[in-house]
Amino acid sequence: MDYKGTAKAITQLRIQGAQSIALAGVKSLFYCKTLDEVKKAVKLLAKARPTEPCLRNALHYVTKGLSRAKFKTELQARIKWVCEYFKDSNERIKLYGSRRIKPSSVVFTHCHSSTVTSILIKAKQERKNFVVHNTETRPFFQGRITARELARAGIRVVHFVDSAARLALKGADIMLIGADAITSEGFVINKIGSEMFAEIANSYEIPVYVCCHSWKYDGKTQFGFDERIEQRFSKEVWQRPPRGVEICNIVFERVHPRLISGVISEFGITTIEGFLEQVKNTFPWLS
Ligand code: RUB
Repeated sequence: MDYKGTAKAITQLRIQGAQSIALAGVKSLFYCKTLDEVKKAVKLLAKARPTEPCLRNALHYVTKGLSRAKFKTELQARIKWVCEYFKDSNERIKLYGSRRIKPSSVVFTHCHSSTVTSILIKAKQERKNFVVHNTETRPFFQGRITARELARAGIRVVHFVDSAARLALKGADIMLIGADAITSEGFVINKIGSEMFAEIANSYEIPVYVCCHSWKYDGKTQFGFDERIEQRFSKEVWQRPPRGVEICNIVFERVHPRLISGVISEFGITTIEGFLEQVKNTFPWLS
């Protein structure tokens, strides 16, 4: 798909999840015919979902300092590198994460994170019989994508409405969520509800793991810029609300680092501080 179609699909949530957005964004640059078109595409794509540093980092990596003469070959080589890095990171994350899933454990997850589902599918392939409790994730029901994907892989899924999350968490052994962004102070930005559910998990002493690779890090936060929180159209919540009713459709929230037991990334399972340290050492340009 070209960059205009991709930007539209990202805005309309037909492409969702931080990693899929980033990959679709960079791959769409393949179709650009000139360097100027690439620059235009980057601007449009970065705005399609302004709260996605993974997309911005990937776009920055593939386009920074491209030479006019050889832009096409350079761009293609970089896109290939990004796809391979993401693939390799995901393999590692699946390996480390699946080791945390014990046979007969109950795993809680919220929304749809391809990183989380790939860990769970790997654990299932290792013949572990566990149950996943997941929440529907209003207003866009990304929890159904998770439930469908896991059920297709033969995993037992119990699906809850969002407000039943306390029930879903009671008796869970581990909570896994994805991340859209990680700030320099270790705050994790993920789907609305994530912090509330992490608080509940903490109250039951259930460990909370964030599953993501390093390109979710937003280096701009180190220089005082706030990570933006996406607010979407009110109609996504209620098509025709009565006069006088205001709709709040904030779709992400910050999860405080004190609520997070660890990060499962390509660097292994670390504390949030350990993750930030590794990001800075491995990809100084991200910070
Ligand atoms: C998806 C969401 C996911 C992260 C991580 O929200 O919050 O947890 O994006 O996903 P939305 P991944 O559906 O609004 O994009 O692990 O696939 O990168």
